Formats: sequence, C-alpha cells, structure tokens
Amino acid sequence: MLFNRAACLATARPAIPAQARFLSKFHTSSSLMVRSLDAQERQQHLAPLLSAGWSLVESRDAIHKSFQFKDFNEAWGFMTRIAIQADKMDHHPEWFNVYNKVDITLSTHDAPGLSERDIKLAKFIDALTK
Ligand code: HBI
Repeated sequence: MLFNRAACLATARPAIPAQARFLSKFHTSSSLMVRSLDAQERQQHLAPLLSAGWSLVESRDAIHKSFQFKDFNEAWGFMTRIAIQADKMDHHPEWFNVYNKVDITLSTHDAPGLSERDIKLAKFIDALTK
C-alpha cells in the first residue's frame, strides 16, 4: 500500500474549530480577550477613579487626568514608570507632556472604549503619586 501523505497529514492535524481559525486571522490573543466595561463594572470601578480626579472624555469612551510635578525631571520619572508598566501590560496611555505637566488619556482601542485594562493602569498611575 502506497503511503498517502495527504491523507496522513489531514488526519494528524489537531481539530481547530472553524471559527477560531477564522478569528485567528484577524485578532491577536490579547485583543480577543479585552471587552468594554458594562454598566455595573463602570459603577463599581470607574466611580472611585472619577472621585480621584479622573474625568470622562466627552467625545469618546475614555478617561483623562492631568498631573503636575516639581519639574521636568519628576514628570519624566513618572512617565518612565508608567511606560514600563504599560509595556508589561501591553496597554499604553495616550499622553502629552510639557515640562512639569503630564496629561493622560486612557481607553482601549481593541475593546473599543474603556476596559478593565484602563482601570488597572489608572490605579497604577494614581498609586505613583501617593
Ligand atoms: N493600548 N490603549 C491601548 N489599547 C489597546 O487596544 C492596545 C494598547 N496597546 C497594545 C495593544 N492594544 C495590542 O495588544 C493590540 O493592538 C495587538
């Protein structure tokens, strides 16, 4: 009996559901897992941040906060620590810095809108200023 390579490969391949194969072409694993916060989560997790100085951005589902430091050196150190955390989380802020001022906006492109990642990063950022 001749060795039928195609038949053997077809049977050896693990069964991957068609939907997973389809989605895997368009999403990374991390972006598949992230979703927008629901109403209950916003009430529970967003409210404390709004009380701590974060504000909702009018034109989109995002939060914003401004920070001011003694000088540029302190502002840059603050940004550096956030940058390291952002890379660990694979979740990055939108920010603007002039001298000792840092403006930060958080939202999740892949959700889209506010996700648990924004809550986590906002809490990390606030903890740096304690
Ligand atoms: N940062 N704010 C934000 N939102 C994202 O959706 C996001 C990110 N950093 C990296 C990232 N997504 C990647 O994981 C995906 O785009 C692949």
